[in-house]
Amino acid sequence: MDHPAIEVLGHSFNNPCQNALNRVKICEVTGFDGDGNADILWRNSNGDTVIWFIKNDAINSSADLGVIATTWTVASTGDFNGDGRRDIFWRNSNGDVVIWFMNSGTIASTGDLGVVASSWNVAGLAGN
Ligand SMILES: [Ca+2]
Ligand SMILES: [Ca+2]
Repeated sequence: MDHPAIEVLGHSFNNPCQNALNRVKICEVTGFDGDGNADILWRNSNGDTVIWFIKNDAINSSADLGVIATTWTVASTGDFNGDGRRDIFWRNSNGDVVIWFMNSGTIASTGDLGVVASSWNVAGLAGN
């Protein structure tokens, strides 16, 4: 599901995070599909990981991302590549940290950020 094009100062942008005339940054992140409605990321105790795409007061659709080993936990979510869709920031008990760049219910690409000692905890995210 694509987000609608946005028009600013007579220019139309299909990507809501595009920089309009280098002055205005429009970036509305409201879920994994960027449709303006927040979504819910579920994790089962068996590792199964599912997104519910919410519209108004109902589940519009869902996506099962599969069973991810329980050594992995979702450390956070955020739009790490600025495409207007929220991504998933995973952390493994062995210290490995990985981002899944999401395109709605599919993993568009992944990024392995390496290993971070378990003595470090995510204190917050800046941006979206
Ligand atoms: Ca959504
Ligand atoms: Ca993103």
